[in-house]
Amino acid sequence: MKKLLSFIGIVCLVAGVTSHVDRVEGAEDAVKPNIVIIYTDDLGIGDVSAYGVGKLDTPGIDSIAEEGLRFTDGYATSATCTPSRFALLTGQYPWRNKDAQILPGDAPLLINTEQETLPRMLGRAGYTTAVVGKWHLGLGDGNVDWNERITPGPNEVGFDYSYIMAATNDRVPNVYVKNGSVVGLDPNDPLEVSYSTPFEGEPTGYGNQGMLKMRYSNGHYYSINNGISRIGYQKGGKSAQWIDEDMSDLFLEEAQAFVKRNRAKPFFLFYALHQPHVPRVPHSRFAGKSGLGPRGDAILEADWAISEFMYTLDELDLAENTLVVFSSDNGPVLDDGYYDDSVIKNGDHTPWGNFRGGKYSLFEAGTHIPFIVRWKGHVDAGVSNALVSQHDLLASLARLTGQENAVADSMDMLDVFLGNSEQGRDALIVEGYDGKTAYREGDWVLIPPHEGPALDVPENIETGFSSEYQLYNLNKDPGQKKNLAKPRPAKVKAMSKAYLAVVDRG
Ligand code: NG6
Ligand code: CA
Repeated sequence: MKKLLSFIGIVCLVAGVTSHVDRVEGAEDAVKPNIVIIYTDDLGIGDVSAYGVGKLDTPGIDSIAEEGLRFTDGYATSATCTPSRFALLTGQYPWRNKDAQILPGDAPLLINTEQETLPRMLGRAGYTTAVVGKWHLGLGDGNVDWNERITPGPNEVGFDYSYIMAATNDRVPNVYVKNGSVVGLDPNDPLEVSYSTPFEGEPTGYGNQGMLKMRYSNGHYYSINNGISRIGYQKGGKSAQWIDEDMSDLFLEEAQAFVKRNRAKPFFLFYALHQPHVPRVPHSRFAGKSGLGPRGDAILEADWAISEFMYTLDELDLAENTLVVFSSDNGPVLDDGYYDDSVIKNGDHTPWGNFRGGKYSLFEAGTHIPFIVRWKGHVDAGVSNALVSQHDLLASLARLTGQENAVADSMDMLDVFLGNSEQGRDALIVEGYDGKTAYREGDWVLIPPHEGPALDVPENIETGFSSEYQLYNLNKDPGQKKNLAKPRPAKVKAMSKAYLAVVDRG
């Protein structure tokens, strides 16, 4: 009997460890699983094989889907990076902040340091928080000395730990910033950055194509690092300049190390991969492996990193104690400024799935992205057709962890994210290029008339802007081919009114 009891005791102990979920003090039904958001850059819904609408094979991401809840109607708020990330982290519609547009690498911090953020909210719930990877939300006060501590930044908006690239992999400065300091900087070779003035003696891509291992097709003809010309000028800081081929492994190692360091207490990790954003320069282990050129290879590299990261959770026995969200900041693009064979080698792959448009677009493919939630043992595997947006994570995770949410735009979709309800949003505003917005309600999308130049948008992408109203029924016409605005004036009127009510809510 004694033996049996101690056997049961051991079984309970083991079970207790593997399914251990901390409870929040004072909040009866609140739980504190670790939370990880795995966020890719410019990955389309058709790039993930679990969605079954493209030609690539992504076994790593697919296994998250097999063990999780795959959303078919999940959105980033915006069709470009900065506004989507702003919304994910603040819960606010980004077009409410006029500065929330694609930022240069020397832009000041976009998030107000007093503002509510996802990491700040989770910090109040007792989490240790980190961001690893792409930031692109500005740093400092607009006058950064890259050789000093850079502040404010991620650590001033709620992250306890940050290991980031400042902006994008095609923008200077090409350095990593760890908790506000450039990593590997030699004080005798200070780093200077400018988006207006070239530095004397520093070669640029323009006029020096022979120095480049990847040629630019549009923009991207300024300072050269690692044989690739970027947007913006930089000088010095040579020992700190990144090597693109090593970036994925470095971010993975940083993400894994953070999880290992914090395995014993609740943590929140925003793991923001840089793939498949341009320039697409995967490690040689992945070069040529997809048959679709560097874009496909970069996706395979990201998929591998994601599977390694998930393996780390398993290895540490954290799978049942960690809620993982997988998504992308905006839709896909082929040629985004470099000749990298992405167009000619794309074949019949459809990164945009069955949707029209792509990155920058107000049509569906701009914002209708892959979205998966996995929490082993807590969320049943399956598919959800509920309408959800990334900026709902703030309110939803606030309820999960017993915190208040005061951000009106963020809707509590916890029951939907946990698979207990299919009652998603009734309506959502999505943002295309240049702050222009559209209104989704039920199966319908209303794109109000938008004038405006399609500055810097790749030629092969439709922005969705038109001087006429556009109305589409996504259920019958996911490819948005048939504009029903003229035959359905009452619908246009009703939706315009509802759209303006959300916009005006402030
Ligand atoms: C555009 C860049 C594009 C990409 C994008 C930001 C040109 C011609 N195009 O201005 O290459 O960097 O900005 O992408 O320079 S995002 O995913 O970070 O929003
Ligand atoms: Ca992006």
